[in-house]
Order: sequence, then C-alpha cells, then structure tokens
Amino acid sequence: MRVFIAGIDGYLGWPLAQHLTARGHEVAGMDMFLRRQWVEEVGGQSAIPVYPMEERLKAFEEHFGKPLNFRKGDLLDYAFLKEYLAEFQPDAIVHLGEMPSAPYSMIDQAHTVYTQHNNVIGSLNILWAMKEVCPDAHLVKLGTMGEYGTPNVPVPEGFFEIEYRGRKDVLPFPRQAGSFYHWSKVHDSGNTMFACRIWGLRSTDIMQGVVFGTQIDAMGDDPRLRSRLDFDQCFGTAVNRFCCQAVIGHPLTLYGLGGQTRGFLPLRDSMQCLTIALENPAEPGEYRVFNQFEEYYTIEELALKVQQAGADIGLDVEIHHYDNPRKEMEKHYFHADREHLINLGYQPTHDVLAELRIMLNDLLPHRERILAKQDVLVPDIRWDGSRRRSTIIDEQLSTVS
Ligand code: USQ
Repeated sequence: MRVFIAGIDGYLGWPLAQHLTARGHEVAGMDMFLRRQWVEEVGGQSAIPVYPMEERLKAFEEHFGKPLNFRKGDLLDYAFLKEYLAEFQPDAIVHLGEMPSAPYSMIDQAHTVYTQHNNVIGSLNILWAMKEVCPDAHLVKLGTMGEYGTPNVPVPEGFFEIEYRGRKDVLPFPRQAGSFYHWSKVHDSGNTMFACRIWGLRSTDIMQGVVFGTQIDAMGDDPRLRSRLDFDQCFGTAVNRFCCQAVIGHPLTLYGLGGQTRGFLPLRDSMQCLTIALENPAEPGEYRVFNQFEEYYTIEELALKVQQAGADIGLDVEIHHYDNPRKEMEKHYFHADREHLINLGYQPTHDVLAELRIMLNDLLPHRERILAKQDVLVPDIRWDGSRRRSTIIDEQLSTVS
C-alpha cells in the first residue's frame, strides 16, 4: 500500500514511517519541522536527541535498504501539497501534521488563532487536494479522545442512537473539548465528515488517547531512528513528563486532585492501531470514528505506576499535587468504548509497568538534557490567559479532605 504521512518528522510520524516500511508498505511524507520550532519556543528540548532530517534519512536508507520519499513543505501551501499528492498517488493518507498541544493553544490570542488556523486550514487543504487529485485514497485523520470532553455518560465511537420527542436518529456524539487545540480537532472532524458525505471521500477519524513511550521494534538500536520525547509543559504529555521527572528526581507534577481520567496508550499500540485502520480502509463515502486507547486511568493512578516502575529500577520517585493551571474536571465519571479496533484485531499491550520501565531506562542516559531544561517542568500557562507558576498544594488538599 502507498501511504502518505503528513507530519512525518513528529513523535508519531517518524516511528510510523518506520513501522509501515518494515511491514512492506511504500511510504512518502512531508513536514515543515514546526514541532522542532514550537518546542524551542517554549524553552524545551526533546529528552531523546532528535537528529537533523538529513541524518534521519540516511539512517532510514541504511536500516530499511531503500530511501524515504520525503519533501519539506507546509500543509498551508496548497499548491505544494496538491502536486506532491498528485505525483505520489497514495492509497492512504495519515494526517499527523497539526499543532498538538492544549497549553500552547491557550497561551494568548495569537497562539489560539495560530493553532486553529494551522490545524483547520491544513486539514481542509488535505480534503480539497484529495478531492482534486486522489479521491479514492483513505484518509486516516488523527483526532483526539479530548474532543468528547468528560461527559457524565458513556462515550461511544463517534455516533450514538438517540430518541428525542418521540423520534429516533443516529447522530454524532456531542463534543465538549477542553482547550482551543482540542476544539480545532472538533472542527476538523466536522469538516472531514462533511467532505465524505458530499464528495464520497473515505476517512477514519481516530480519537486517540494520550500516547507515551520511547520505542517501537522497527527502530532497532540506531539513535538516529529514535523518536522525540518532550517534557515541557506544552509538548510533553503527562506520562512522558512524569518519566522525565522521575529520572532527574523531580517530583511528579500531578495537577489538582489527580482524578482526571484519560485514555492512554503506548507508542507501539498507537502504531499497531494506525496500521490496522490503514489495512482495513473505510468504504467510499464512509466517515467512521475509532476510539484509540489501551486503557483509561486517572492521572494519579498513572503517577503511582511511574513511581512503582521507578522503584523497580531503583529510583525514588516523589509525587506532589500542584495547583491546576487548566480548567478541567478533577474528579469525574469516565467510560469510553474502543470496540472497533479490537474487532479488527488490536491486541492491547497490557503490561504498562514494563513499558514504563523501558522508558525510564531509555531516559536515564539523557538525564543531563532534562536537567538542562528543568525550568519547563512546572507549568505556568493558565486557561484564563495569565502566566503564573503552579505551586505544591498537598497541604491544602489534606486540609480539605
Ligand atoms: N497533567 C498532569 N500533570 C502534568 C501534565 C498533565 O496532571 O504534568 C494532567 C492534565 O491536567 C490532564 C491530563 O494530565 O488532565 C492529560 O494531560 P496531557 O498534557 O497528557 O494531555 P492533553 O493535554 O489532553 O493532550 C495530549 C496530547 C494531545 C492529544 C491528547 C489526547 O498533547 O495532542 O490530543 O493528549 S486526550 O488527552 O485523550 O485528549
């Protein structure tokens, strides 16, 4: 299968190119290297060194025995995108080329507008380019579980049957996103669903949970093939941040009560699930939604797992509650389906502790890189648009309880 990856230099895109190539697929991709710039802008750096693209491409060719078809370019450059897709004629497009951070989208007016402009217009350009030059391709679009928010009822996969004033219909499940970034994904979902309906395009919209991990098998031992691993308040996801904190002896930064429940999945499961979606495409005109996560936990449960994994390898890991810079529910009901992928053969990695131990061991040699940027560990970007560094609130919480 010919697979085009938008955002091929990113945390998911780079391993996916390797995973698909190892399975015999023909991969091409584009990237504007914006993730590298955003992380630098917020004062972070990847804990795992990220090599320049020329070196990544060299390693790719040495390891897989063929070059990777790559071009530097922006999804907002419609002419570039359309020409590349017209030439490559993909069977499938994986769209990972978006600004992925909730806190970054909440910094100020300029970052909110930038996020939604970049994400919504880039996605619209993909839809138009597909219609014009590769209408039979299958779009695997990365959405997020965060589109649903935290409703007090179970979350289905995209659609649900509803009876209202005596009439029944199957409708999109309500979206109640928690940041302007998450809302950009909601807008993408609406646009993609509409394009499938009016133009007969086909798409799988992936509602992915929070991804963590440093490795997939296809990478082997070559450091140039490794993916990035961010730990700053914007681009580091909770578990990745916790593991980086654990290896330098910084307390794990649990925001608020820690009862926030999210779907999580290891990087290798994300690769497995995206591949399943690609190899079992939607029908022409079909817009389908897959919820993609291994299991759901509270953030506190996760912090305890990182603490346990740390203890297993001799690290003494402290956990502290910090005042929450976000506006979100800190204790709530959560239940979500994920049957579509299971029915297509997804085998979840149940041993999360083993995965966390691998991560911690991978990160230990890079302690100095984390220590050098440890200022970015405690958050200061607030959902009300102000900047104030969070402080430890363990004592206040124990007085309340
Ligand atoms: N959290 C902490 N401490 C931290 C970091 C985060 O307690 O140091 C909490 C947050 O308050 C939140 C939860 O952990 O309740 C998850 O935060 P996160 O930063 O790991 O995840 P989120 O902002 O939701 O975004 C990440 C990715 C995003 C993806 C999303 C999937 O950055 O691209 O869409 O996970 S999901 O969360 O399911 O929407």
